[in-house]
Amino acid sequence: MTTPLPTNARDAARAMLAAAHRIVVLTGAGVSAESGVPTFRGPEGLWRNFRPEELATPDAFARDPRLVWEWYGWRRERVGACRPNAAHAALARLALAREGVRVITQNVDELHTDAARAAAGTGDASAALPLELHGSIFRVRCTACPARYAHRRPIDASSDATLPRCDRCSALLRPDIVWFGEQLDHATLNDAFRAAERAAVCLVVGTSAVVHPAASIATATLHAGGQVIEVNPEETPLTRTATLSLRGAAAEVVPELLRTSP
Ligand code: BV8
Ligand code: ZN
Repeated sequence: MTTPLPTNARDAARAMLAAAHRIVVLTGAGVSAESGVPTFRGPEGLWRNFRPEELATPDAFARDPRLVWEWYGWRRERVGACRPNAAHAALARLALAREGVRVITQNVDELHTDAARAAAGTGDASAALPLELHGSIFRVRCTACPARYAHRRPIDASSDATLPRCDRCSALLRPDIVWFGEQLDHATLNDAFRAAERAAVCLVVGTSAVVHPAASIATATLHAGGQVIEVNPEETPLTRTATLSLRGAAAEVVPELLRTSP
């Protein structure tokens, strides 16, 4: 078990990141915790009131689309009121300022995207836009045709008739989110693992590292000879294999690790 390293571990992590020619950042719900987005497995976690199998699965949606849309409608409202925090902002600045930085997220809250656009101002934000492994709560896809588009309208799950329907074919829409038991988009996943294998450092921020295949991304960097830096107030299954595991909150630690000034 890795005991929390002294603060000079942060200096070591800063030096590793400063020297890395390629960096992959993998984030989970913890990077958005200080923005007010509830995590999945924390004390006030999203799964507390429901079990994942009840809601974030295709079977749950087939069985009770109103319940699933009610949960996503509530989450969308919660997330819609949240803003990127200092960790999202620091990561966006890093990705815009340096070549070879890829942000990969398990989150569906679009806060990395918001931070990228804020950091880019009138410039091009694309270098800082995240690979969204699990989709977005602000996007929908049709259950019957290939339509997939941004969707921020409030959800009325009070009856089947008021559930969101496709602008193109009027079939029922679903959140454009990867549910348990569903495959992730192959191209996105391949991009993520290729970036991880080529990275000198994988910076893992705010994930319990229990959901696969996302949790294996950091291991891909290690196996390819890279280093892994973990930022999390708690230990995770990744802690014992990480090169450095820093105990702390994302919005406090990440900006410090990426600070370029002395
Ligand atoms: C697939 C979208 C294969 C939903 C999500 C047994 C049964 C069934 C399935 C499986 C099984 N065993 C393995 C599986 C596969 C399953 C899986 O991994 N299950 C786990 C639970 C065991 N995976 C899948 O089903 C994936 N698909 O495998 O398909 C397949 C193959 C062939 C054919 C068909 C299929 C799909 C997984 C995607 C599921 N969708 N999200 C939604 O959001 O509504 S996953 C969900 O969990 C979220 O996206 C979230 O990102 C993800 C991981 O959670 P975390 O982000 O890590 O969040 P968590 O709350 O857990 O942790 C927060 C961390 O932050 C904590 O460590 C905490 O300490 C830390 N923290 C707190 N505050 C802070 C902080 N850190 C920093 N700063 C802070 N301030
Ligand atoms: Zn349609």
